[in-house]
Amino acid sequence: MSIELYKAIIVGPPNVGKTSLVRRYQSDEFRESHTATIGADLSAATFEFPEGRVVLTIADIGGQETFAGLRNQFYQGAHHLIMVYDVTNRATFDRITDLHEALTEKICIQRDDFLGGSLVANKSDMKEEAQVTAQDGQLLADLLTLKFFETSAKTGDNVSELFHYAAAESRRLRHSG
Ligand SMILES: Nc1nc2c(ncn2[C@@H]2O[C@H](COP(=O)(O)OP(=O)(O)OP(=O)(O)O)[C@@H](O)[C@H]2O)c(=O)[nH]1
Ligand SMILES: [Mg+2]
Repeated sequence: MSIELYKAIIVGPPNVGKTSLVRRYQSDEFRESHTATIGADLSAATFEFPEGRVVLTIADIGGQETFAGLRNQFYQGAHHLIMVYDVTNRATFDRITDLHEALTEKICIQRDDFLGGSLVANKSDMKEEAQVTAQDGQLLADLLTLKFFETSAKTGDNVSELFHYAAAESRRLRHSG
């Protein structure tokens, strides 16, 4: 049986729930408090496919501007991009396009194949406070050729689907060329 190794990076403005999504997936936990990620946290997850095993390294990259210098090294060699915004904070959604442009420049410069990814509308459990509609999210995802997910790290909604897609899509793109 084959084992393939891929790397996903999870990026977005501060406080949108990147670490919370990873924590929900990895240990099925949720914390109400926010501790800013310094630089990046690395973890790995294993997925079984009929064709073999995929090990996905997940680089959870801190969103604070202060850490900009530290971040670049974590983008290297990524196969998959997970871009997160907070549905209750319109400003985080508005930053996605610029961030996407900056990142694809940095990552794709070292590779000629297509970089797969997803756009994640997190905190979907807070519907009453939403400032971004699902339609707007889906439109932006289409524009950037990303798959759209509405997630909640708090309830766990769509979280395993998100990481499963990252593994499956990394594998698919590698084998489609
Ligand atoms: N209601 C709700 N709160 C969430 C959700 N995800 C995260 N939070 C809260 O949002 C805050 C920020 O979560 P983090 O996961 O630390 O955010 P982050 O994107 O990793 O932030 P940086 O590391 O600073 O870039 C915390 O107080 C979490 O409890 C969610 O799906 N629903
Ligand atoms: Mg974090």
